[in-house]
Amino acid sequence: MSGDNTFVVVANRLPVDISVAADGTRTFSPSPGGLVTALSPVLERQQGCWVGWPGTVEEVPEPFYTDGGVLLHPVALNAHDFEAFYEGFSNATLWPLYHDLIVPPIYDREWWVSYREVNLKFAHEVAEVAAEGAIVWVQDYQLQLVPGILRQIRPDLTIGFFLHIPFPSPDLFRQLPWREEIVRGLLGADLLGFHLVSSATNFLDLTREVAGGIGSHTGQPDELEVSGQASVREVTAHITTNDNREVGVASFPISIDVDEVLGLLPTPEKVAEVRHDLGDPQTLILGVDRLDYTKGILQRLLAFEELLEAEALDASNTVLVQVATPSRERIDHYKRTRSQVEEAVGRINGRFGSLGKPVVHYHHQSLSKKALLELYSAADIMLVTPFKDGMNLVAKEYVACHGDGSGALVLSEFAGAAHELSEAFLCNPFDMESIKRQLSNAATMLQADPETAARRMNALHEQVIEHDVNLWASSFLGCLHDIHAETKH
Ligand code: ADQ
Repeated sequence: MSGDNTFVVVANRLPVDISVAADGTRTFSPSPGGLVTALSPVLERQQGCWVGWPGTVEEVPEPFYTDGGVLLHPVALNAHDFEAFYEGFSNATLWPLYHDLIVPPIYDREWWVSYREVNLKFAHEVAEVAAEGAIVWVQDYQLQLVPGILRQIRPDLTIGFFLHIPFPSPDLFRQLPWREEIVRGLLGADLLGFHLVSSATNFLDLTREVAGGIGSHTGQPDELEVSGQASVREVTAHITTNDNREVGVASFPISIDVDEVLGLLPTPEKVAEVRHDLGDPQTLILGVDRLDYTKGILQRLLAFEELLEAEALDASNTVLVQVATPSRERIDHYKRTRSQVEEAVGRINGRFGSLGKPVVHYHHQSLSKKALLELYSAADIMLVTPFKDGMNLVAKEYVACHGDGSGALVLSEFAGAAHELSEAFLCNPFDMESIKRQLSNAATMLQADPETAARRMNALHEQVIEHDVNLWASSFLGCLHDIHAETKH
């Protein structure tokens, strides 16, 4: 069982949304989300194959090529898979567990069975398309068993795995009834990548504790020091498994497609038009997120409300735009978050807006990249306040739009991005006073000390420009290629 693709990416979703017109014609549009944003340019350059679910439980299309030349190989999921594997185990068990129990995870045995079956299905599809000795890159928490299954059915493959969300501390992870299976699944890979050293360390600590027989460790996981596109330091932490394989463990902080962002930047006239449409406020504040309880959208609205109430922000001269992409809408906690956010928006506008002049503009919709970049460019202050976030690409996208030193970023210290973006106004989203203080500090500095504000934004901009998604992908793939070369020859 093998195909002819020498480089295969496997992720829960294919990087398109498919809509079928009445006459049966299919149209494909890019789907939003950090993973897609990060990987599309890499695959397009390498003419790779992407295995994933097309986003519909209806009839699955035949494999097809994107305009960018990437072969998309769909995996069929039925309605039960969607409920039990995707909404259930992936998003109501693993997602909250890995985000430090912001809501309680649900441990459901039927969901686990489905998770295993769907992982098996994905692994078999990969085995079918991957050439002898191919490199396979498995993505994210939905597919943690795939490396282990592939290791058994296709030992010729070199397998990498990257986790896009945080890996929790062993104390939390040990709650999971199927913890050993997950750890063994991950250890099927040759290289395990995390955004942060802390996640990599959590995983190493865990493998010492869970399943005593798993193997021995050497070294500590360092963040790979990368300078320029080519030089990559060696992975310093390894786990030796029972079957005597070495699994590299390292941190690779993801980033954005800087060239795409810079290529789509709006003109100053367009930016002025956006601000004009919003009533030419003195201070324009922006939030952009998937509507997810981890993102702290409600908390930032409450902080904004309290600052208006205290007249620390002037309601007649300040506007907050919140764009919230619909996400996982059938899951209870997502429904609750949406209604809390929408109730707060209504209340704040009722209290502080005036006829035809809301203080909060709320959009529960997905926007084009171009429209997003116009908002980023127009905003004086970007509010990014997740309780926990693997990285957070929105923060980096905002910074990339402000090469002129304008604007300010208020960023949660619990976003992975905070490790690199230390010149942001860092806040603790669990502490309302901390969000208020930093939002207020940012607004004040922009008015009273624009030079310092510009120096800070320039430092952030430089960091993002020098560490783009290509560097992330080439670092991970560089390490994987080295392992491939060592083990196959
Ligand atoms: P997400 O949780 O989806 O990603 P994030 O990293 O911020 O979070 O990426 C969101 C992406 O979607 C951004 O590129 C943004 O531009 C886009 N987006 C958001 N709202 C949008 C809207 N209304 N319309 C159009 N596009 C929108 C997960 C992890 C993160 C990690 C990424 C990548 O949760 O921590 O950074 O994967 O690894």
